[in-house]
Amino acid sequence: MTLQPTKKIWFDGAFVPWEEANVHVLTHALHYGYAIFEGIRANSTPKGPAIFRLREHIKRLMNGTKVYRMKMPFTEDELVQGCLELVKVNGLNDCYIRPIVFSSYGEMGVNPLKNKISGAIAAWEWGAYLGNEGMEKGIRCTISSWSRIDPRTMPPHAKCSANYANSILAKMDALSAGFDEAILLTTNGLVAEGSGENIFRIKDGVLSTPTKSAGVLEGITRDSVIQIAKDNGIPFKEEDFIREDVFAADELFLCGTAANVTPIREVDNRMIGNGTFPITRKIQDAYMNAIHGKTAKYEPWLSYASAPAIYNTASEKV
Ligand code: PPE
Repeated sequence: MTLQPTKKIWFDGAFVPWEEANVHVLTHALHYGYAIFEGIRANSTPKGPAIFRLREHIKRLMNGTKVYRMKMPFTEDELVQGCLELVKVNGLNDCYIRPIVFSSYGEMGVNPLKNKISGAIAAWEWGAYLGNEGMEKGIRCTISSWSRIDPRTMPPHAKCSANYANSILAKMDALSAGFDEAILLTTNGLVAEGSGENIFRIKDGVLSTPTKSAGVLEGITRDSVIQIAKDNGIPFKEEDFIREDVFAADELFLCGTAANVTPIREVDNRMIGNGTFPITRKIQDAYMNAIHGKTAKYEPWLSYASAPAIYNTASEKV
C-alpha cells in the first residue's frame, strides 16, 4: 500500500507541509539508527476520532530516549499535544500516527550526543497491517531462522529504529518463503514475538503470552488484550513457551497497533487447532469495540482529537 500524503507533518514543533518535512542525507540517524519511534492509531468513534492510549505510547517513547541517553528537546506533553493537533490539522479520522525522535545532521561518527535531536510526527491512513483477509481468516506464519535481538545486544523494550533491522530480516525471509509473517524465537529458543506484533497462545481455554523477559516489545495492544481477557473472564497467564507449544496451540494470534488483533491459522504449514478461533474472535471483537469507542469501560483509553488538547491529558489504566 503506497503511502498517501496527508496535509501536514509536525516537525520540531511546527506544522509543515507533508512534502517539506525533509532531512539531509547525512542525517546521523539514517546512518546509525539512533532514533526512537512510536506507532499509534486514531480510530473513528461516535464522538469523532480518538487516539488509543496516546499517553502510554508517548511514555514508552520517553523511556526509550532515557535508555539511549537521548537529550530530548521535547516534553511528553508537547508530543501528546502534537499528536492530537496533527490529527485535527489533517482532518483525519481513522489513521496511523508515527512520532519519531532522532539524531539529526551535524557530526558523523558513532557518538550521537553532539548532534541535535529532531522530532517529527506524521499521520496517514493505514489499513489492516496484515490484510483484511488476515483479520478475518487468519494468517500463515513461519518460525524465523533469525533470533529476536538479545537484551544483552540491544534493549528490546525501547522502540529504537535500529531494532527493526532484526524485524526486517525476519519479515523479508518470511514473505519470500510465501508466508505472511515471521515469529521470532529468543537466542535461547523461547517464543518472543512477530516482526511487528506480540504473540498470544490459547491452550485448553487459557490465554498466555511470553513474559517481558523473553525480550518482547512491551506492547500497548498486548496490555490492552490482557485487560480485555480479564474483563471477559478468560483465564490468562504470562508464560514463556517454546516452538512446539506454538504447533500444539488451540489458537494463536498476533497483536499490535498496526495489526490490531490478527488470528494465525497456520505455522510452518501446520494448522493451528482445528482452524477456528472462537476465543481470538471474542478478543478481537472486544478490542475493535474498545478502540472505536463502543465500550464505556475503556473510555479512559481514548483521547479525542477533536476536543481541546487540554482535556486529553489522561489516558489512564482502566
Ligand atoms: N513487537 C514489535 C517488534 C513491534 O514493532 C510492535 C509494534 C509490537 C510488538 C506491538 O506493540 P504495540 O503497537 O504497542 O501494541 N509495531 C509497530 C510498527 C509496525 C510497523 O511496521 O511500523 C506498530 O504496530 O505500530
